[in-house]
Amino acid sequence: MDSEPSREWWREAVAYQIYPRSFQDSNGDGIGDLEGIIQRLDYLNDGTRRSLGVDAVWLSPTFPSPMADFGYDVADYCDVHPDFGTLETMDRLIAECHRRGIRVLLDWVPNHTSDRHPWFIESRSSRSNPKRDWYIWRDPKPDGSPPNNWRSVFGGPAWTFDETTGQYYLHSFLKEQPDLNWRNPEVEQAMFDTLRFWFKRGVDGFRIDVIGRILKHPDLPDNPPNPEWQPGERERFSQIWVYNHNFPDVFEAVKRIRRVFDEYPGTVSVGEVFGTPEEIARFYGDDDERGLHLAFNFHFIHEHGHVITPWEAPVLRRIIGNAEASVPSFSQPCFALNNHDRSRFITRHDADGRGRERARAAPLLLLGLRNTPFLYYGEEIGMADVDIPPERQQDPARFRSVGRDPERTPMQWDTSPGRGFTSGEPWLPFGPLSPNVAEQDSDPDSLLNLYRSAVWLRKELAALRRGSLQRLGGDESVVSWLRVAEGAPSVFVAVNTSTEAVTVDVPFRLSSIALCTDRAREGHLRSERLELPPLGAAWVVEGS
Ligand code: TEU
Ligand code: CA
Repeated sequence: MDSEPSREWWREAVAYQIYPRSFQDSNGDGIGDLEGIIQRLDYLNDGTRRSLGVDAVWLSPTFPSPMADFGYDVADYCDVHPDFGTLETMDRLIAECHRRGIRVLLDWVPNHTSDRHPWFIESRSSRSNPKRDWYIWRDPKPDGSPPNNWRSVFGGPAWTFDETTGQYYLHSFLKEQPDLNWRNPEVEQAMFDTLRFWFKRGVDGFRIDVIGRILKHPDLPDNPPNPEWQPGERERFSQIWVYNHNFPDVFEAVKRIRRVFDEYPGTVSVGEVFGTPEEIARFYGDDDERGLHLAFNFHFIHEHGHVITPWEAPVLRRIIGNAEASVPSFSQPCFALNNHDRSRFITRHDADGRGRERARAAPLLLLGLRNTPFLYYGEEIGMADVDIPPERQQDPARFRSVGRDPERTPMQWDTSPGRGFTSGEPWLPFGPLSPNVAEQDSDPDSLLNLYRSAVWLRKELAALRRGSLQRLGGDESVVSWLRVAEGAPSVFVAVNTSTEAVTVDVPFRLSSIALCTDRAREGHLRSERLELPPLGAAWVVEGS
């Protein structure tokens, strides 16, 4: 039953991450909302090539929250934040998505709640409260200092002292985000019930926030210092996360989580995970028992903590090769080039001012791989990081000097004063007038139309949708591979990361260029040699 193709729709899907605050505002308060998303669904998929054609959306958290971390501090897992709408709006959003064949994933935040969640309010009220043990409380050291040396991902100690009861509580992120105690079976069951609540309302799955942190070493020992860390570098890298990140017990917990998903066939779990290719692979479970359906591989964004991955063929080839070699045979990788926590692709690859050219090759790489690709809103029109003046900065987490606001600015729909996003004042400032959807919509050469073509071609070409990945190769300038599915034409994918034109051998006698960053080159290929423009990429289909 489980391997019925329709139940495993996610294997062939292209997903799209919406940051709800920034997609579409429907009531002029400057904050995107669910009603706004409903209004824009035809842009995402109206069943025709005029739309983007995505098969699933993931909404960053939409739950009631004091918004200390913009929704990643959940105060009620089973409701909707009034800024975004109501449960009724969410029901309608789900129905409207399903009507268009779009699956809906919500964002499950199991590691921590908001400090305003009723569970934490109870927990902190007294040492004898029945929910005391739902969070991680410890006595101070004899000198009054925190129980261990763990640092918060957002800086500062991972412990905050609570005067009322004279103990510290653990928070891997902000102090407004206390970590749940997943060693308490009641917590696990309560959290499982929050999944069931949404599955019963028709939700198709969840992206799972920092799943690798839900279980720590039971004794909470000090982490060892990182010998490579230099003072002045980000503090969270000053120690090696041995005891509070990808701790072995996590990989057993994901199997129990999977069983809840299996109660609702056709649902999918996608873990936000960090680590080596082997660590990522472990989240999928094993031959005996499955873990998550998918686990993100962010290595195209960053491989080691904060080091940005360069757009260079040998590096990309290594990342693809490692993912192919490590993901268990029963599933597939899941890549993203952008998300709400990281500087946008164009900005990351713009040191020489040619980020926009590289951004055209990006969809050919991402959608040409064997994986469930996730696009991030605005990526398809080439949105870059936006400079945020100090007085407009919102994000409390200062990863970079300005936090993560630059990659979270409102979707640019048109050139009107509210950019088609709002009739009011947007919660974050807009970027420059261009790029926007309106200017790209009918321009055949636009990035938007390149993305649309890539997504729809992928539906058409079985080799891209579900084929194996073979003959990963190339050289210093080019990364290339072949996608092969039985009974379907093979597809050759080649990405030139150099700023020179290059020529590569195509492994077919007869073929045609189905998609190229230089769209004028699409069509019949007259030889077994393919010329790729500087920083260009192509999909070549076997046959005439
Ligand atoms: O992010 C987790 C997170 O820690 C990374 O984004 C971080 O940059 C990385 O671990 C460093 O290697 C998730 C959400 O995506 C983010 O928006 C939240 O702020 C965070 O969890 C807390 O819920
Ligand atoms: Ca609104």
